[in-house]
Amino acid sequence: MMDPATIRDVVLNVREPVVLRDVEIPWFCFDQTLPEWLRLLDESSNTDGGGFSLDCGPRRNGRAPQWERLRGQIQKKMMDFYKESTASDNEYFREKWTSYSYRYINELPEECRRGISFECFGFPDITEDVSFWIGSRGAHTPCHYDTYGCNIVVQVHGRKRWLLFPPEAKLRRTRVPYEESSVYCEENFYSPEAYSKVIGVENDAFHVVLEPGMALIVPPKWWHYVETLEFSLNFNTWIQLENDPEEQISECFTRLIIQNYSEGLNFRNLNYMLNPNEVSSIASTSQEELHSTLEYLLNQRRRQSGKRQRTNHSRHPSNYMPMADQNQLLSTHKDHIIPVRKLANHEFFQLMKQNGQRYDPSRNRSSDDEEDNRLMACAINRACDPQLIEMVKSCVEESIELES
Ligand SMILES: O=C(O)CCC(=O)C(=O)O
Repeated sequence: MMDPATIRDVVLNVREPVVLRDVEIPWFCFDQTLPEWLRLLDESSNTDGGGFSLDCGPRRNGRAPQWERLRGQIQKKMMDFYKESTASDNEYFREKWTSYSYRYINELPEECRRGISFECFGFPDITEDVSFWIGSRGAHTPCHYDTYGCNIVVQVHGRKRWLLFPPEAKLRRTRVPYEESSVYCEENFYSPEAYSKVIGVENDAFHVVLEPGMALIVPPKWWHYVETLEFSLNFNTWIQLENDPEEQISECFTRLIIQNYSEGLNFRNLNYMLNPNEVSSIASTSQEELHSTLEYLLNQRRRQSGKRQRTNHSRHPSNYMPMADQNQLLSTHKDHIIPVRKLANHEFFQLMKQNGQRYDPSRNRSSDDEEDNRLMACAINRACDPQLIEMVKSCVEESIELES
């Protein structure tokens, strides 16, 4: 058994994803069956009898990833969602997957979140900044990486497939759809049209199926494609790292570009460009507000760099262990820390072949629409290129330094 301080060292130092087994996680949801937990959620939530607004998408899909803007919504109670989606003869769920994902636990009634804290992982302060994800078989999130933090994912019920790639993997990065702090790629791992569309990353694919009780550690900026294999409930938190403010500044410059582009765009193009959760925030934020945020972040960083020794307790240093110590740690606890396995080429292509059976050309969108927007996406991606953003960032910083 590993103590929380050791787990914390693992979380903050591993450079490749690992799974932790046998962590004693004293969360009430582990003592309940999934139907019991879902029933509590129905009974204690204030949904006026109408249930929850769930996202849904088709089981068969065209060549582009199933972006969030293409999802539909249905209203259901959780128990109905569970019963119907796990029944083999349900017409609706034969055609669709459904999820209630990326929700904050402050939305959960006390009974459903009792005991949830990341103390057992060495982070006792993390009790609120936690998300939960519920999904039926086939629910998935297109491949992306998170710009901040490192991720601890706890699987509570059901099973989920995680396909991970290192930050340097040759995936085609795109900021369309734009979502603050998520960078998507154009590869479609849910229903790839052909092998040729995913060639280039076959030597870099790491794969694990998370089962109840397992915790996955995703190091910073690792790409991940996640798919539910069996009705699932999991929680996660992103551990804030010391380098996050730097990333926040870059994200703020990116947002300025996106904000500029969005002005004057018609509704259709705006919906193409932005993830649904960004539409209202982009519309309601002015350039002035963004500039003040940027100014605040730059000033904050300047102040922090003058006082390096005063640590900010909510952000954690990472990679502080020498490699030899890290290897020693992993080998001492090899029964509890399992490195996520890298797939052999043939295994990766086998998985793509299997997923490719969901490819349905009749679901490709009209080529005019694609053509129109491709130009916009291409321009945005050029303007938001990370190297360009870094250049702009340092030029702005230099000018500010000169002025002060
Ligand atoms: O579980 C999912 O569908 C996606 C999870 C994810 O992207 C994350 O935890 O960073």
